[in-house]
Amino acid sequence: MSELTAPEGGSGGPPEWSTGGSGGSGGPPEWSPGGSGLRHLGSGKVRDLYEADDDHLLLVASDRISAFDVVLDDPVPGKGEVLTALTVFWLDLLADLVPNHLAGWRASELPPAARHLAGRAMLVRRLDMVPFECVARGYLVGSGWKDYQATGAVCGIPLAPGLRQADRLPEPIYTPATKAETGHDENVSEAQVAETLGPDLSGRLRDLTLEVYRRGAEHAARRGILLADTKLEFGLDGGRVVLADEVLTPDSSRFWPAGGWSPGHSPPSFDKQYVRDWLQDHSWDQRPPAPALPPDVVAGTAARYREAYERLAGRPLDSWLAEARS
Ligand code: Q0N
Repeated sequence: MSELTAPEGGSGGPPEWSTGGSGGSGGPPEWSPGGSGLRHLGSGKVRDLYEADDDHLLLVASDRISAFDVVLDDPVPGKGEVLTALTVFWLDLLADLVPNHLAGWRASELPPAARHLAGRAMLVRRLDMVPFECVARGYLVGSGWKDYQATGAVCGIPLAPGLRQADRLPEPIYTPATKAETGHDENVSEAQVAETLGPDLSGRLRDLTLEVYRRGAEHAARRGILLADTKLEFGLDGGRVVLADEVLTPDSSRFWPAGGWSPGHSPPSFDKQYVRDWLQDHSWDQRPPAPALPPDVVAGTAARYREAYERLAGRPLDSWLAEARS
């Protein structure tokens, strides 16, 4: 678990994995456990991690949002709750396929110092994390599209000629990546994963990743959302492979409105399109800080996140939140 060495020490971790989050203030995260309760282990762009006890961690999803790789100053109210609600929903839907790290999410299941975070917090079992991001792609987009244009392959997987941007692939592909020390993850071949982890574990991660993607994409499509790709994290608990982190959220996956997709174009993002459109119309150079968002863009984005949960889970977010606070 080298990526969990105390970020207070200031060594080793990726730039997006540091104390104090992205605001640069150096203070504690906005949503932190109370009292002298839980040790802050570190923060990503969007989420904060705490130690709950020897065997458990607390993952807290903030309302921070990033666009064009920059965390914006304006939070999107309720976004962290949507990420948490969606992860809890999917982990339950996938429970027969793969065991997961979730140990509690209702207030009554959280450490007392974290009960006020119910709805945006997950208590999880502490695992030995697999040092690769497990990515499945069903559409030709992003770095996959760039790779294909340059090489005719995606991460070394050859594809038919003549494919267009955002084309659906004949079948989903597995494109693992290293958790990069500097900035962006680096794609690796499955053979490279097998060199580190051995062929058995490597193959199991591939099979699980593709099956999680297939099941998620099939469910989402029935609700009018295309799941273009997704990034999963796994850990080991003894010999068991366990699904960890957030799962099939708009932050770990590309969600597209099914009606907005057509090959040859970069499809709109289900959740972030208002933010991207507004930033692009305001000729921002994509270097921080981003301009402040107008309230209607923030409100429209918050509504899209809520809608994503409600369509996928088939349940009002408020009903889930009431359960989480119980
Ligand atoms: C873990 N990350 C990367 C917070 C999450 N169950 C676990 N056991 C041990 N370590 C981790 C988990 C989980 N999940 C996962 N770091 C530690 C994901 N971070 C990104 C930033 O926000």
